[in-house]
Amino acid sequence: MKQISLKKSIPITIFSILLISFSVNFANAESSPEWVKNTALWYGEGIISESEFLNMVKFLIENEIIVIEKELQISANMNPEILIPNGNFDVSSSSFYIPLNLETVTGATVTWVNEDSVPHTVQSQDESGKVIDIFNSIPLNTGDRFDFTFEESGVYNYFCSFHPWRVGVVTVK
Ligand SMILES: [Cu+2]
Repeated sequence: MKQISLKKSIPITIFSILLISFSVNFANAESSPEWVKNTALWYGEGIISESEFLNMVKFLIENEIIVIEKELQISANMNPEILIPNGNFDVSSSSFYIPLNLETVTGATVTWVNEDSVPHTVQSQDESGKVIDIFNSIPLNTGDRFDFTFEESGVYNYFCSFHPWRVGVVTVK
């Protein structure tokens, strides 16, 4: 019972994909839809086997007669973090922000986390290095966090007002 209903539903599903595909790509379709229709019908009636039917579907996909538009689902991390690592205060250390250039998407809330032993700030700056009023934290003690939600795409530079040699970038796409 289960097998019969499955056998019927597969060609119906595939056939409706074919119809959508042909309506879009009809001008480019080299093969006649008629033989596709017949093959689907014959499969439904049990005249041809499942593997023959699947071979036809495979042929259609491989020859791009059926074009499957895959929806690209990039599950962006909407709450990325930037760590201010231990030793970040030291000009001679390589304790850069992690990551140094965070790439994210609009709507994401970025959190800076101070994991260093001394306070730091996060100050947005313009191209000339001047502090600008986009995101500006108070001094963050060890363990403190600072959030900012990026609503617009762009490249955002920032630095620490206590350690101005520490510069980082948030790129919002
Ligand atoms: Cu600092």
